[in-house]
Amino acid sequence: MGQHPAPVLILTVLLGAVVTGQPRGRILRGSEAKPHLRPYMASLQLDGQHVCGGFLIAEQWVLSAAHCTEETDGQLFQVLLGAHSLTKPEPHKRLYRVRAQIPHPGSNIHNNEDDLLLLQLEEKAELNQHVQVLPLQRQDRDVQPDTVCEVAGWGTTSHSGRRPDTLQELQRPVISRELCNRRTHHDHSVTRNMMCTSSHRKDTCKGDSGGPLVCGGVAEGVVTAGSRVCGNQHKPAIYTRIAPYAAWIDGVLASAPALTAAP
Ligand code: 5W5
Repeated sequence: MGQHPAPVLILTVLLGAVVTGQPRGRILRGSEAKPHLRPYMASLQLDGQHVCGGFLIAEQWVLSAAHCTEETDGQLFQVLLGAHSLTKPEPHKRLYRVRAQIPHPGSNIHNNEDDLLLLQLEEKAELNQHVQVLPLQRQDRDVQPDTVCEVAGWGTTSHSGRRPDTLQELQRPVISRELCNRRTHHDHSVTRNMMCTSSHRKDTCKGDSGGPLVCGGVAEGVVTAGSRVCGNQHKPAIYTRIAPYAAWIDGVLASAPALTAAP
């Protein structure tokens, strides 16, 4: 930059705000979801605070990201189902206790590998119009680049950390692993068990982790929970692909003793 970086920067920021009609640095640029049209969405909470997203994959199981447990030191999450607003009373909205939290054994704090978490609810969730299971992709084939998929969450909507009360959603095109892995982007850290979507203008951010990437009505990926910059087009959003983990998921669900439905 020239001799007067500060004035140039200020002008850029002001012009950016005028041109886009948005405060610069607004991350999600998503929109509020229509209430309860994503009845599989879960909010993972600690002490009543939203920490991560997740989604219902069976009556008593929620899938999320292993990194979500990073700062919970052994505490179990509570799982909010049937919600649009985190605070307002809503029909069918209910907080469930968790019986077991099972991170993928390959997950670790240093990278995004095997970043999956299974949560067994204390009881089977009551399925209704606002609480439904999302089907998982079981065929291990890459989603074609440019396919437009959907992601939703209660994660932050600005660089200043603004927390939305209601579920927000975004459409994002898938980008090739090759592009995502460029040295200028994620520099070969994206494995074949991961996929990426464009982070140009619209992006997921802190607190959206654990939510599903839905393509054609099927969960293809889980938003990874390693910390990253949001809304930078050189740092695409990374997801754990679900199909390579179908056997692990099935094994965990089968091994846990079935819960008896409430009489
Ligand atoms: C997370 C988190 C959180 C991430 C939620 C992704 C909050 C990892 C738990 C540990 C404060 C970008 C924290 C407030 C991290 N994690 C969870 C609300 N939750 C990203 N990791 C990303 O509530 O920190 O989110 O891009 F979200 F409402 F603010 O994720 C896609 C920066 C840091």
